[in-house]
Amino acid sequence: MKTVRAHTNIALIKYWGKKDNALKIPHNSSLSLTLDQFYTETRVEYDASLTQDQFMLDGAWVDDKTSQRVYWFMDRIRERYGIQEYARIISENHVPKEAGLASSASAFAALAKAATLDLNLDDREISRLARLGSGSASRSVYGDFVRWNRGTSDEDSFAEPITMEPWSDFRMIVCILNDQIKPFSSTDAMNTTVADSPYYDSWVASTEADLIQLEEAVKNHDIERVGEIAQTNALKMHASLMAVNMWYFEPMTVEIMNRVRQLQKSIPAYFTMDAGPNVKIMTTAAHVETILEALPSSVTTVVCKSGPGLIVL
Ligand code: 2P0
Repeated sequence: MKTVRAHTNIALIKYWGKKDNALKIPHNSSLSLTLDQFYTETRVEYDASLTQDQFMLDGAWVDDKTSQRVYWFMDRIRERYGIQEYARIISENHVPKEAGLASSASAFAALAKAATLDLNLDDREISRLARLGSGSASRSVYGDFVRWNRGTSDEDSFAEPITMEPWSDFRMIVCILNDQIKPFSSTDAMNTTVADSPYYDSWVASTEADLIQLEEAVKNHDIERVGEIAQTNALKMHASLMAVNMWYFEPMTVEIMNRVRQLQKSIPAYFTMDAGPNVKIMTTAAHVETILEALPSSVTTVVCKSGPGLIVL
């Protein structure tokens, strides 16, 4: 049985809100960078003698909310490809829990591939499949900068790479603030935003425009333009969420945002935040040391580069 490795990704243009919850068809397209540092490794052993799926995470068999989601996903795969057997799913997360980085992206990308290895599906189909597990997982199939086309149906909502060569100079500094459980899951928060935020329609319209401009800036390796668009897009996402009385920011989140904004006056340094308090700073290699020196000493940092797509080990 082969193991599949998938790396996590961070969106520069955020996915925030679904049109179809069951198929995870988003209202807007999104664009991310796959990171080199954080990944999940998974192998799937189908076994005709099993009477149900079994899920091992980081060396322990688990039977909880996470495993229910994994079993649900395996049912979709069996349905789609006519597979009869249950499976042992063995997974290891190399994403520090305290990093608060979405491991569902790397987890479902690795699982989509590992569960269908014998079928030799192409990456586009793996991306569509991974999307059913978790929207952001559709993007972790590919390396470097990746666009998830929102599409309108299961067939045309998939991710694809937008670059031929990695942007080797680009850096994302992940600032780890704490290991507190987040106050609301991203799935719940985005559903409430879609249902109730007075800003939701503007979010969708302006994000489609942001994505076109950001994609061009990525292709030109224009760090200032990439940073400005990504930072503003993250703030728009959080603004739409704040309008329904939810936020993920903590005092240290805002402290880092302010320090980065100060740095921005002299060097390229831009922030983005997801469904948690941690901040990710976008820059290029030459400015990493200056940024690290400007951050509060209590903050743990991991300097990431562009990472690869799915790897069969
Ligand atoms: C993103 N996030 O684009 C956005 C920005 C969080 C903030 O994708 O409901 O775990 O499983 O499709 O993929 C987190 O949402 O949500 C996410 P589901 P997912 O990275």
